[in-house]
Amino acid sequence: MKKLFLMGRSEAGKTSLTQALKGEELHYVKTQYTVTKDDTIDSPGEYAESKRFSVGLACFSFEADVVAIVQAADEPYNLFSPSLRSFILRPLIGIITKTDSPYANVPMVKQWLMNAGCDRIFLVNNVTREGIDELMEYLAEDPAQLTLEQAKFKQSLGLNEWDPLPEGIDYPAG
Ligand SMILES: Nc1nc2c(ncn2[C@@H]2O[C@H](COP(=O)(O)OP(=O)(O)O)[C@@H](O)[C@H]2O)c(=O)[nH]1
Ligand SMILES: [Mg+2]
Repeated sequence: MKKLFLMGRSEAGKTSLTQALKGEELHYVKTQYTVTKDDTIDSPGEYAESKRFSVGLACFSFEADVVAIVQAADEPYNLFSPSLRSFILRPLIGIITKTDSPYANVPMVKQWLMNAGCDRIFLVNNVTREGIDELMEYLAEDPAQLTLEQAKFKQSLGLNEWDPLPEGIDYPAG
């Protein structure tokens, strides 16, 4: 199973998503701090909203196997800059919550997430659990475990650790 790190502005639905992934009833809790031992690492929205604290998000990302930008479908503006994936050494996905909102603008939020460089974008409704199973399926797969030599080989090809090897190319023997 992949350990997931969630970042996004306050009210985006990160804590609700954490509860939906655990199969819990939604209940409001103000996120005051970050705990990295859980399967899902939730973070306070204030980190994403402050220029100084946002650097901390990069540090938390190292504790996870996959990093998610969480944005509600009805968010009026975008906090995440284009190509931000370049400072995250993990696969980056986008999660759009509140797809049920009457003010939802999914194409716009999708565009923001694509600009950030997300590999995949999931649409969820934390209240009805729509889309949660698809996300759980993605997370259920274990991350690839590489030896240092294998990681170095991938790096020499200009690949990320999590990218598949090109067809016909294998790790050198030994
Ligand atoms: N309609 C709807 N409301 C949601 C959804 N996800 C979260 N919420 C509500 O949005 C508010 C903020 O959610 P929360 O998970 O605390 O956001 P966080 O600040 O990112 O952790 C709460 O009142 C949630 O009940 C969703 O998918 N649909
Ligand atoms: Mg929260």
